[in-house]
Amino acid sequence: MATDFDAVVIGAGFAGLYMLHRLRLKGFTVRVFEAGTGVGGTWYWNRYPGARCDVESVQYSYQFSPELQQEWEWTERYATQPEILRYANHVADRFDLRRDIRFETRVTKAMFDDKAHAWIVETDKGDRVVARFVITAMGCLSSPNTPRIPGLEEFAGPTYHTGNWPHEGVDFTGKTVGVIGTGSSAIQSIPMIARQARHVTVFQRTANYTVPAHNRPLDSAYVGEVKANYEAMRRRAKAMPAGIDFAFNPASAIETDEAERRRLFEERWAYGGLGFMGSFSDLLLNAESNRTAADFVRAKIREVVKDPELADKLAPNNVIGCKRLCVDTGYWETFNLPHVTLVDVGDEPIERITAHGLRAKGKDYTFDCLVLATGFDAMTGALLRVDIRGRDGQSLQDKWKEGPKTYLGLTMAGFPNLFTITGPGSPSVLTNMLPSIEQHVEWIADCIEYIRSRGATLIEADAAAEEAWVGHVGETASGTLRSTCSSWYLGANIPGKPRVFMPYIGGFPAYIERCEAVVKAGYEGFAVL
Ligand code: N01
Repeated sequence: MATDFDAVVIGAGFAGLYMLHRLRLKGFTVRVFEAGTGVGGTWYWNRYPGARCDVESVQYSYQFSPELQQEWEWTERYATQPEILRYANHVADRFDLRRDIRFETRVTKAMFDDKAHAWIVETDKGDRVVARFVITAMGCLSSPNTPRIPGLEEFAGPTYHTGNWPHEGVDFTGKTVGVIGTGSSAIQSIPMIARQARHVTVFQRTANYTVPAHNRPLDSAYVGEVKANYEAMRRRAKAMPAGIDFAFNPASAIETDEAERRRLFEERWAYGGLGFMGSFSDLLLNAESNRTAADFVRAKIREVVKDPELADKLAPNNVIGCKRLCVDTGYWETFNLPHVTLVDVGDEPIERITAHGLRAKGKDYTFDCLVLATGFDAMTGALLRVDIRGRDGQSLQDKWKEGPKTYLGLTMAGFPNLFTITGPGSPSVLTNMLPSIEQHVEWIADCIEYIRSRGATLIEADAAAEEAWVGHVGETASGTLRSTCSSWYLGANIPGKPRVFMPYIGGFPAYIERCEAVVKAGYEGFAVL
């Protein structure tokens, strides 16, 4: 069977764009399929008010091109969704990527042909192309979760999901709005929605921790300084578990005296952002240490929220950092506004959606518009939505029925010549996604080049290597407090999804080292034919 392309890439977000560019540089032919009308992935779909990245813009950016890095000007400490989308479009234009991307085309099926050592890929537009390799670049948080609350289809007003927001925006002026969810998307959007709406009712199932962003415009002196020292910053970031350059205090919270501990928490709080979790090294390892940070944040909530009963409801009681920490601008303050109401639905699920609102705990709430800030079927949802069939027609759904199994989060036994960028079993969502994406893209491109250089046509993970990696990922996760709550990392937000801690928690440096060692040992754990 002749191939149409060396590789098919699914998705034109940051992962797909760079994968296309990198493979092209090595002389491979590539076709990218993208469901949206434009590039940008998560930043194309998540257009809700207040959407921003919670990793600082100068770090949440590509580093593969020093020229790109020097020419692009970030304007705020945390870039807004429109700015990041402009950046993605700039990259697509600058590297002339669009000509190999088919937009508004969703891949529906990919089947491995055992004899041809190639994948047959089908789309909803009727394409059927043959490629030696398939690389999924579909994002970790790209399959929106619409909860199965009875009556959802009966709601008479408009319903919006934060993960699939209308391109033209939504004007909530004079409207009453119900918001379900209090995760990152809700925490960013609620203050913005409250600026316009006549009334906002927030339905909270689990109170969440958030730290202030202290966002600010970037001045040219700071940007100049970063640009002059970009390489060193990227190097420092790569040596950090999360792939983000921030100061990490090696001390233990519980072994530090109370006054000093408080001083350090205050310092990080005043600085703002995710670096709060770097106040001490054992916040996610020792429950007592974690409690010191959690108590600190709970006290902050009580300082801000004027009504003590409301403050109690907003104060989370799980481990801080177990669910993904949020970064906000004015979230707690919003609940002091007279037109914002919190309804706790933690002890009893929402009964049903009605034509004009919803019913919870025996009480009816009415609103004109419903916002579902209910998150995603994370890490596996997008992959399982495609009918992917490996050797002997085995489906990915079948392979992953007890949870995702991968070798290095990059490949799978039984699915030769298929690569997943930031797949389950890789550090992905526990890191700054951009450097993680770049590391995967470069590893995959080098691997494909290696296969070509050997005159081979197939690479496949060994079942034993995969099993050992899955075991290592699980063991590493069980040693931290991260697996102690019902988070999307564990698949706990999706009814019926197997409870498996999906990302690799061993840290970015250890992961890079492992990937490099595998290559050095001649692609250890792989069969190459
Ligand atoms: O989704 P989430 P998200 N009834 O899953 C609630 C990234 N991100 O879109 O916690 C009632 O965190 C659910 O309740 P519970 C970031 O990695 C980044 O906000 O499951 N409530 C929860 O409160 C983030 O972690 C950025 O009990 C229901 C909420 O909906 C990830 O994306 C910005 C419910 C979902 O929260 C996902 O964030 C945005 C039901 N039936 C997102 N079902 C930045 O970079 C769900 N919920 C800043």
